[in-house]
Amino acid sequence: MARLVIVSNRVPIPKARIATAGGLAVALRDLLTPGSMWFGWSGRLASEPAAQPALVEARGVTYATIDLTAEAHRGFYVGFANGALWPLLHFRLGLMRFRREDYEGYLAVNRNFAAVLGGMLQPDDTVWAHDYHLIPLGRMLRRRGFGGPLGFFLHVPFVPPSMLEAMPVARELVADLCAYDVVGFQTEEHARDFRDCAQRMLGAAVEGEWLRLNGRRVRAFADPIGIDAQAFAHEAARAVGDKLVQRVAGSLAGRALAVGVDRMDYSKGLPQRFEAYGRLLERHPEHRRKIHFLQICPRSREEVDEYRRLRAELDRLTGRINGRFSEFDWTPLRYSTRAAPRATLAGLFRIGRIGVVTPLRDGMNLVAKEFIAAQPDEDPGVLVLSRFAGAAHELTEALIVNPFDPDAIADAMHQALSMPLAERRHRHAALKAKVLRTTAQAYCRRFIDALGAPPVTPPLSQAAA
Ligand code: GDG
Repeated sequence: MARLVIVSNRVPIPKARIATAGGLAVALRDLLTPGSMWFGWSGRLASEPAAQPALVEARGVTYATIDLTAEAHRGFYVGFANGALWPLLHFRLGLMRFRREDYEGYLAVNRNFAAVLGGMLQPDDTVWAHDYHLIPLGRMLRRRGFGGPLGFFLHVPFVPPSMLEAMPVARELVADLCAYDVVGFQTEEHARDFRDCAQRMLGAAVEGEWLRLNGRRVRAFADPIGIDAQAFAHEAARAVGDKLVQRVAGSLAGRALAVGVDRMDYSKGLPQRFEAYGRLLERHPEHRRKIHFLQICPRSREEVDEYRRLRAELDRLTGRINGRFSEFDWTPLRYSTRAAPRATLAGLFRIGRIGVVTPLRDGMNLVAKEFIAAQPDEDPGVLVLSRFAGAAHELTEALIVNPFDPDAIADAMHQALSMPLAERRHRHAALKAKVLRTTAQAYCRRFIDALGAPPVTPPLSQAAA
């Protein structure tokens, strides 16, 4: 039987009962039907490169993982993927650190993935690789003789040719993406930027969503990711009974809760957001004592210098805002660098009066969709959303802001706090209809259909429901 094989850098094995903070894990959960396989890095470091994967079976799905050596991990993950590609693809050329040896390490890990995975693939498998860690994998699998459908989805943004050209191996990356049969992006803008790069750097002919190159056709299209909105809405309604959520609700003493949840990453616009909150309190003193801002930002990628600097900056800004505006019985900004359980997050999104989602660049941003799904229909809060998140292309009824402008964010927060119930309901109804329509399942089905693979059957839990 034809199998679907998912490949991603990290593999969230269901038995590991830790709070996962990655968007990819959340979106792909629904796709894992019995018979499928998920392959990737175990998250562990070993002294020797892996030749054989460790296998775990759960609900009929095989999770196959390999360890990496510390050196491979440094070049591949810390160096090239997160030190060069991530900043470049988030429009932060000044933060891009390119080193040839890191790129060599990136290729070596992809070669290692292709060798181990190649040994497990059957000819009629369909392979779907995810994200910027695995751009060369498709070409390497082809070179090892795999002939089945090969797809790739980029979760982060893509950049226009003039920016990509700053990357010394831009041409190689674009050519590697063209080795897949289907390449998916979060928005039409990203897909178009990629097609422009293929045209300009490789001389590919562009025909609508298709590229023609060396006698092959590659589809490069937009497939916006979504969430399981129905399930998240139920979880949020249930989670208001969660002890921690109740403690937070009780501590508000009737004040409005503004909530932000982001991995601690410089793409998320956190310093500007904190500054915006300070401006709100400064320019609109009527909101003082009437609002609490809760920012949850689990620490991530602490091996990369830039992330450590960000943390220090946020510590400083929190101290400044609280030092300036706190009163003996009111602390305006609460900020935690620990991950919260998913149910707690859902409950916090439900009691939030404002969802503040202001990344400087973001492929999609699932938090924006989760906030909408979680809100109560009868008395909903307001989403303040960056125009540079992929989600802004769909969620046009949110208050859309330029995240580089703290005053604009402050104005939107003020507007949200003053918005009449009828307008909140009207905006929320439109947003919720969209979030319910553009689900994670719809995203997966579109991609699998594009790959020409058999349609995905519903996961066991839903089939039984
Ligand atoms: C990449 C792209 C794209 C966050 N903190 C906690 C927690 N989370 C969950 C959120 C959400 C997910 O993690 C984060 O998803 P995002 O979409 O916001 O961002 P990235 O991690 O950067 O993901 C992004 C995504 O891939 C999917 O394609 O949207 O643009 O950058 O679900 O709720 N979950 C728990 N505790 C936390 O503290 N349990």
